[in-house]
Amino acid sequence: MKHTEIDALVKSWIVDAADKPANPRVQAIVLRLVADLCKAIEDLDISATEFWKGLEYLQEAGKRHELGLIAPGIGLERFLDMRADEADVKAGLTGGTPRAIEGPLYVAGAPESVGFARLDDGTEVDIAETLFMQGTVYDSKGNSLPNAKVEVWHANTKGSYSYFDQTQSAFNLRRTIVTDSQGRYSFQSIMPNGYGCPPDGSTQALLDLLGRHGNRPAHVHFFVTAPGHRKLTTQINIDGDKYLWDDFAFASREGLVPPVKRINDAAELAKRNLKKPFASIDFDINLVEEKPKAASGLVDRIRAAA
Ligand code: MBD
Ligand code: FE
Repeated sequence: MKHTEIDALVKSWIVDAADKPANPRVQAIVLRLVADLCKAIEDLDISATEFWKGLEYLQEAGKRHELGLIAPGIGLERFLDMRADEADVKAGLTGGTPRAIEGPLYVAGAPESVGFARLDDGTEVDIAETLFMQGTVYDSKGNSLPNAKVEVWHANTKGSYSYFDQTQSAFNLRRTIVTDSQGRYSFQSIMPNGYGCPPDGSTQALLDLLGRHGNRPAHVHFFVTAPGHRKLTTQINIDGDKYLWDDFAFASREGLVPPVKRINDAAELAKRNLKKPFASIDFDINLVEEKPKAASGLVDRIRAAA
C-alpha cells in the first residue's frame, strides 16, 4: 500500500469514525502514531507473527513495570531532554546546570533535613568507599539560594536502589536536603556502583537482540527546587567509571562529571570520624528562573511514594 493510501485509511478509522466530540490532542497523536506504525508494517513487511510478538513483548514489559526502563534504554527519555534543551536555546535561556534524565527509580517522601544529611544506613560501610558531596545552589545572577530543596538518590554498591530492592532499609541512599542560610547542601554517603538492567527482564531481552549492554555508569540523581525557579532534574556521573561515556540510557553530559578528590589527610579523617580515605565531590548547582516559553521543569508521571 502507498503511504498516501495508508494516511487516508487511518484517517477514516481515527478521525472520520468519530460520532461524538474527540479530544483533539489525543486524536492528532493517535492518528499520527497509527499511521506511522502502519507505514512501518508496510515498509518493513512486518509479519502478523512479528506484530503479535511485539504486542506480547510490551504487555509483558508492562506487567514487569519495565516500560519506564525501556524508554531510557532506547533513547526516548534522552530525546525529551534534547528537545527541552532546544526549547531553552530558542527562549534564550542559558547558563543553568545541565538537565539529565530522571530515570524510573525515584521515590517521593525521603527524610528531610537542613544543610546536611547522611544518606546511607551504614550497612555497606565496610565494603564501600565513603563519599562526601557538597556545594551551593545559586540563582542565575549568582546569588546563593537558601531554602532550596535538594532531593538526592543513588544506588548502593550493587547498583541497586532502595524500595525497588526490598532488601535495603526504607529510604536508604535517598534524602531531601534543604540548603542552609548560605545556600549550601552537603551529604555523607557511600560511593554508588553503576546500575545494570535486570538480566532476566524485558529491557535486557530487547537490548540483547540489539547487541547492546544494559549498564549505566555510577551516578547520583538530583531534583532541585526553589520558589520562582525552574525545577532541575539532573545527575552527576562518577569520573573514571568504565561506562562513563557508554551509558545504556545516554544520560552522560559534559558539565555533569565533577572531579572526585581522594582524601587521606589524618586531620580530615579525624574530623569526620573515619578510619580510611574517602572520596569528596564538589558540585554547585545553578537554577534558572521559570520562563513561559522555555521547557517546563515539571514532568507529570507516576512516581513511587513510600
Ligand atoms: C537508573 O538508575 C537510571 O538512573 C536510569 C535512567 C535508568 C535505569 C536505572
Ligand atoms: Fe539511576
